[in-house]
Amino acid sequence: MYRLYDFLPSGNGYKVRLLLTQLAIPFELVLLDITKGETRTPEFLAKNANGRIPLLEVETDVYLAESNAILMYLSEGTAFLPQDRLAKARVWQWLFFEQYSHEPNIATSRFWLTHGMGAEKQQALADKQAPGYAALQVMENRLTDHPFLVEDRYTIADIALYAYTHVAEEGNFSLGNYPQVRAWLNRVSGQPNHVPITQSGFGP
Ligand SMILES: N[C@@H](CCC(=O)N[C@@H](CS)C(=O)NCC(=O)O)C(=O)O
Repeated sequence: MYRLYDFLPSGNGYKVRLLLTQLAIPFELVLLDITKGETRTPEFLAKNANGRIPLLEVETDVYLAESNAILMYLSEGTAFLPQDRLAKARVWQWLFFEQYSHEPNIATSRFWLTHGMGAEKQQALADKQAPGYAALQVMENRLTDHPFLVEDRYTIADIALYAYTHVAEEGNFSLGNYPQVRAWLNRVSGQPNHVPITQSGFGP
């Protein structure tokens, strides 16, 4: 059985929990409190030198880190990943977009605002507003004439972008000007076996 090292409020962890649940793959959940440095212990660093969750133990003592790499691994050969070469590359396109243009702005703002931050972060928080909204606009443009991000069907690209978009307001990003994104959020949460972010820890 897969073992997932995770922290329930994490959108990166949620991506993996959601896909495992929708694939009906049972998994063991090991919760670590990142606010207490539990991913920075020698024991955990031996599993993931980058000191971060999510981390999937795919077999005994074999570990895979990076949420989107885990999505790629788990979705191979399933309905959540197109087989067509270009369509598959478009999935990767959205996964890289998520990590470079979306998550560093929206997820980081959310983490700071929900887990506390010092006054020295105020400017950095303000600086994330413009690029975060730019990322939401890229999604809005795509979703104006498409129901999903790739090939007009639900894929891991939608899971990866849903994770932090649906909680963007916790990072002080209003979705008020993004009606297509809001409609897409409803389509994603309406998929079979969808589970909310903090209730998705225990598999099917
Ligand atoms: N690019 C990584 C980011 C992982 C990441 O930032 N994880 C955070 C929680 S969302 C973490 O474990 N932070 C703990 C730490 O840095 O000590 C991914 O997509 O998995």
